Order: sequence, then structure tokens, then C-alpha cells
Amino acid sequence: MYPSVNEGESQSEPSRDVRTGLDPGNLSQAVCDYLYYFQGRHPATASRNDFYLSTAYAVRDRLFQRGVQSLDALLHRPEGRTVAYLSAEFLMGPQLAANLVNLGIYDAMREALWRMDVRLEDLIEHEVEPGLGNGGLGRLAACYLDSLATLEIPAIGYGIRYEFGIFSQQIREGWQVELTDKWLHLGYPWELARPERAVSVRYGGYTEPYTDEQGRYRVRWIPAEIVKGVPHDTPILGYRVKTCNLLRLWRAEAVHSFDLAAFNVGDYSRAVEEQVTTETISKVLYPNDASPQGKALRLKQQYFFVACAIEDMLRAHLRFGGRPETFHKRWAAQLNDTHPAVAVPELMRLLLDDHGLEWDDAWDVTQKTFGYTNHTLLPEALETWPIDLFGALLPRHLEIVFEINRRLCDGIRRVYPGDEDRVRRMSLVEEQGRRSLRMANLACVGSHAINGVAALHTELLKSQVLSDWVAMSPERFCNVTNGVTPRRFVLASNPALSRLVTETIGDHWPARLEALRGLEPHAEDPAFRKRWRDVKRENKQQLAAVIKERTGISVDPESLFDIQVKRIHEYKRQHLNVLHILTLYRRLKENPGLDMVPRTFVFGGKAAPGYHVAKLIIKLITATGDLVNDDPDVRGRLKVVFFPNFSVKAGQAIYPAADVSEQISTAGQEASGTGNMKFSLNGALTIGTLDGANIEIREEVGPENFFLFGLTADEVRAAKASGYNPRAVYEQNQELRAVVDLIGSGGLGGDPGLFRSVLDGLLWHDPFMVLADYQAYVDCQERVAALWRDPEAWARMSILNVARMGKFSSDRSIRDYCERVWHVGPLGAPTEGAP
Ligand code: GLS
Repeated sequence: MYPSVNEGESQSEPSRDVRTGLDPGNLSQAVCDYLYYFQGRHPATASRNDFYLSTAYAVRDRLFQRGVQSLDALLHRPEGRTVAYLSAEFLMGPQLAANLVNLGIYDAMREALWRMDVRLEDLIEHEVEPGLGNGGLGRLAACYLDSLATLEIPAIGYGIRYEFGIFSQQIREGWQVELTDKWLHLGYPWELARPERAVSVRYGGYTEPYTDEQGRYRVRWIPAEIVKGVPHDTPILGYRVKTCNLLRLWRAEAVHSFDLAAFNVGDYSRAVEEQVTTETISKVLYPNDASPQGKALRLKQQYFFVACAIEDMLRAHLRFGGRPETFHKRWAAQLNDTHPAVAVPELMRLLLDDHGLEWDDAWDVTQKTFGYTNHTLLPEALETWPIDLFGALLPRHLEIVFEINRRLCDGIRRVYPGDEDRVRRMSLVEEQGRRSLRMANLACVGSHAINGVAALHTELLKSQVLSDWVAMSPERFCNVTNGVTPRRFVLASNPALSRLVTETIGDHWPARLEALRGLEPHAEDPAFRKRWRDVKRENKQQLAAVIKERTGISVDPESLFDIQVKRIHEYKRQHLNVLHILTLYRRLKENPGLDMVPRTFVFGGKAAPGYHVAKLIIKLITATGDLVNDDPDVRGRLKVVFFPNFSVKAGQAIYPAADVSEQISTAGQEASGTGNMKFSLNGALTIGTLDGANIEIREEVGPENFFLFGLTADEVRAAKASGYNPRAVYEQNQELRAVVDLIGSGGLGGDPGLFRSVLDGLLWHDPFMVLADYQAYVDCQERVAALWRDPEAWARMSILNVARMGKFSSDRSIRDYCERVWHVGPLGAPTEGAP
């Protein structure tokens, strides 16, 4: 069935050494070659960017060598599935260090460059990351690609090659300013464009019925617009394995990039018009996290990458002898939230219209192919598309969606006769207001498996948002708790800690994170604790230097580093953190001699450009810094830093230096969180609510090693149901009142009206229960401070946190997906439950 390829190293493989050798001699020769032949430079005349690009090319050769071998292995296998991870976002982070780690040549490359008088660390610092995601959802996709390759599961990540990723954030006069992100401007060496594999994507137009040769009723789609999708491949190597998978991102191009006729009649701008409008499809990432913007271009983007991906998958399947009816036996496709949900009608369309399958057969293939992961409960995040807009852009898909819906509603009526309310709730079409399509319902009906991303989140999904779907088919639901890759977030970003851990328990832990348990007994060893503290101090000194350079603020590495980095959102409650800081500040003002634990508060994160309150919260943080940092009464005991332009790269410098990790969302709001895992894996202690994955982290590390505070999700609901009155909380709590009044009286930034919308929100509505949790949070922070005064107890707790975080490796999450959703093993071999 498959073309035969020679076993082992293929004869056509390029020569060894410069292209594939792994010792410092080979590597430095390879870098020199690229400098000379690709960059046109000698080492003596090369710039840092020349060295960076040449080093990246040398590394990429070694990735592609393994990629070619992985593809050969795939072509050889008699059966098995490849995982297609469909995601509008992949927040990959910098590639150089992570690839060196996975290849196992970090030290060899450092030596190779050293011979040319170049520091590897400088090249790593120089690298610009592709910010093709907003936050947790996109970074999760990147962690999953790393783990899929590490577990040797064949996989392709499919997404969009945005020309401009998430904006770059500057802080001017304390406010966020957004600048375009030009991640491509110095060249991106990790990808390969494959224009010969381009596919056509159609939009608009109309459909018409016809009768085929067998006399069957068929439909054809006459589009109004055709766009070309050009794949750009980035190799994804697993950790210390040969498997190298692919991230395939699509760029939109005009089919005819230049209209010669228009040009000849002198209309230059019209000559390039098609090109310009087409290329906007992959131009820019929408900068909203967990709340979609219902813009037509966004729907165009979603259909664009989904159509490219499904076409690519189907083409590969057919090319190697597969039949349309067996598509699901070769591909398991995961919908990363609802952004790619239009894949459901798209696969149906191809199977029905292009391959002539009957409806039931096509539906069976489709449902067996897709799994759907929900990533948020926020009501505003449930995507819907106005029917008229959807139909104008995708007329054939709308017909298919209506037919799916007709059958769905019939099915509901059969099981629940007379329950028209239920039919209305589960329908793919929202009839109230402007008729619109509910993408979560579409993703549910089209998938054989539906999951949430942490235990609590899945429970809330099942009991609230998707309860009707659970009632109809409970067997489709499962939970897969998120995870993060320890290769990037410990090994590559915290070398000092990694060395200590490896010396203590051996070097298996990055691939088997449960092995960290071996650290537990060492928590009792004072000498080990001292080394543990030395590592943390070194990391804090490094971060202090970066903070000084980025913000001009001097912070004391001996102070407690209390850090909250994540998107800025009211539900994540950065403002609760600020209320605590101002509480401490007021105490110091009232009693400058107070014996207080010195703390450095670090914040970082972007606010969606249109989210006014989030941007104001950034200003609130920076204004707090202005008030506190240089106040002589404070005497350096409080410092507040807003770290600008938080990114994967910034995170890698920040997580290793944290003493305290702030995970303080309102219970029931954060689906999982993954920053919480990155901090704890690097030895920070968590102060947090019973929300998202915090609950499972606390279970694992032990409640005695976790600073818990605040209302539970049930208590939040109950408080709201019984008429929660934030104003009363304010009136009754003297310290809280003083802090709120300080903000409201112009004590921060001088203008009393500046933070009015934040304060009014808190006092009159407080939907995120900031005031309700204030006292519990402040009290809990007291316990944090008390423990900090006992450095031995703190270090013991920090060690136990790391030792017990094994569950949160993304390898475990991927194993769960393999077992519960995709039913694949290594090489994609079918396992129990495979279709
Ligand atoms: C998110 C959630 O808000 C996070 O809690 C979660 O960790 C992440 C990955 O599952 O997904 N959903 C979303 O839309 N953006 C996120 O970061």
C-alpha cells in the first residue's frame, strides 16, 4: 500500500559531520559554513544576528535529519493514526535553547561557539520569539507538540502563520502601549516554506444542486473567491528521541498576485489589490484571550487554516492508498477550543460533495475523527457567528450545519419527547436576537470525545455549560488536566536547579517527571536545603539584573519575590494583589518601624487592547509602584515592578526566580491555569484559590504545602444567589476601606477620578468577588510572611513542591489524551477503543 523506502539511514541521506555531527568540532564547522555560504561572512565580520541564524540553521539540519527518518517510519507502518492538533494559536517561544536541549547538544554547542569567541547565551538572548498566541491556550498547544514528539506519537500541529503575532507591550507613563510585533523582520530560521504543497481555499458564492451519473442528488459550491494557503513547516523534535514531528502553519496568498491587465491600463494599486486583501487573512493574531471578537475576518481565518489542514490530511490519506471511508483510522483530529470547529462541516462537505459518501457514512467518519477540548467557562467566550455572516462566507457549510442540526433536534425529540426547551438549548442555532451559530454545540455534536482541562473545570462543564450534552451521551465526556513541558520550563530555563536535581536523583526526570519524588527525602537534609536556597538566590539575582535593565527599578534579591504573571483580566484579580500591597503600605506609613518581611512584587502580562478595565489595572499597578518604591518610610521593604512585554521568553527568566506564585482567580473562573504549574515546578510556593488546576496541585503537593484562601466555586455561586453586597464588605472592613479610599482620593497618580471605573466596579457589582475574598487573602499572606521568617521550613516546603509536581508534565496529559481520546500508542499504533 505504501511506497517502499529503504530501512534505516537512507542512501540519499546527505553526508555526515557538518550536517549531522553532534560534537563541538562538527558543530563549529557547521556554523562557520552557514556564516560563509548563507550569510556571506567570516566569523570575524559576522554580526550577532549572523551567528544566531547560522547556529539555528546548523541545529535545523539536525532536526530535519530526524524529521526525514520519522516520516520514513510513518510510511512503513501498516496501520496507525496521526494526531492533528488544530489550533488557532501556537505560542512556541524561542526555539534555539529548547532544540539544543532536546537534541542533547546544549553543552556541545556552547563549546563550539566558544571556540569562535561567541557566547551561546548571547545568541539565546538575541532570539526573537514568534508570539503566535495570546496566553495559556496557545502555550498549551506548544507544550503538547513537545510531548507528542517526546512520546513518539506522530503528530502535526496545524495553525496560522500570522505575520504579526501578539502585540509587543511597552509601558509609557504607566500605561500599556501596543506596538506591532515584527517577529519576522530579522529572518525566522526554523521554518521551511513549501509553496509546492499549497492548497486552495474557497469563500463566498452560492451552491447549486445537480444530479450525478448514478442519478443521485448532489450539491456543488460555486465560490466567489479563492485563496492560496502555503504551508510553512517547523520541525518539532522530542526530548532525546529520534521522533521529529511537524508544526505546519499556513500563510494566505493571492492566487494571482499581480493583475497585469490592470497594471497595463495604469492602475497600479488595483493591480496588487487582490494580493493585499487576500494576505490580510494571515496578517494578524486577534489579541483577545478567552473572549472572541465576532469579526468576519476572524471567521475567515478560522476557516482558512481548517480548510488547509483537512485538505492536507485527506490528500496524504488518499495518496498512500487510504479511502475516504477510512479517514478516521489514519487521523485523530483535536479541536483546540471552538476556533477550529468549522472543521466538522468542512470534513462532511469533502466526504459528501467531493467523495460521494452517503450522509450516515460521512457522519460516522467525522465523529470518529474529532475530539473537542473546551478551555473556558466564561460566558462571553462561547463563540457564536451570525447566520447571515456565516452563510455569506460559507454557503455550503451552512446547508450542512442545518442538516446536522435537523438530525440533532430530531434525535433530542426522540429521547425527550415534548421537551422543546431542551431542543432550544442544544440546537446549533441560537434563535434569540440575531440568529447565530453556536460553535461549542457544533464542536460537541461533531466529536466523539469532549473534555475540560482540569478536574473542577470538567465538573463545571458537565454540571452547567454542557449539562444537556452530558445527559444525552455521558460516555463522551472526560477530563484531561493540563500539563507543561519540563524540558523548556525547567531544564532549559532553570539550569542551576536542573543540575542540582540531576546530581541528586539522576537524569531521568525530564522524561519521567514522577521521578522528582526522589527529592522528597532530601528535604530533610540541611546541606541539600542550603544548596536549594543558593540556586534560588542565584536565579533571583539574575532576574533582579533583568528588572533593573528593563524598568530601572532596583530590587533586593534577598527580599521575598512574590510574582503574578499572566494575562491581565478581572477574573485573575491582579487588583486583589494590589489591594494587599496597599494594605502593607498603609501599615508601614502608620508605623514605619513595623517589623515587616521585605517583599518584591512582580507583575507581568498583556491586556487586550480593547479591554478598558484591564488596561486601567496595569496603570493601577504602575501607580502603586510609583507610590511605594521610593517612599522613605518604606525603606525598600516593598517594591512593585511591572515587567513589560511578558512573553514565553520573559517567563523563562521569571518562573525560576519566584518565591511565591500568585494564583488568585475567583473560584470557578480559571479553567486550569498552567503558569501555576511552571512556578511550582521551579520551587515557588503557591498562594491560591480552589480554582482550576490549583486544586489538583494542592492535592499533589499536600495541603500543608500550599497557601489556600478564599471562597469556593460553590460559595461564590451561593453568595451571588443570596444577593452579595460588596458595599457592605467595604463598610465593615476598616483596612479595606482605607485602601479603597486611598485609591479613590487621588493618592495614586494624583487624579481622584483615574481609577473610578475599577472602584465603582468593585463597590457596586464586584462580579469577581474581590472584596469578598480580601480579608482571607490578606490573612493568608500573613501566613506566607510568617513562614518566610523560617528559611529552613520554607526551603523544605519548596523542595516538597517540586518533588510532588510530577503529575503536571504535559507528557502525562498527552498520555491521557492517547488513552481517553485518540486511542493511539507510540508510532500512532491503535490501542484499545480505537475506531
Ligand atoms: C485558557 C484558560 O483561560 C486557562 O485557564 C487554561 O489553562 C488554558 C489552557 O487550557 O486555556 N482558555 C483560553 O481561552 N485561554 C486560556 O489561557
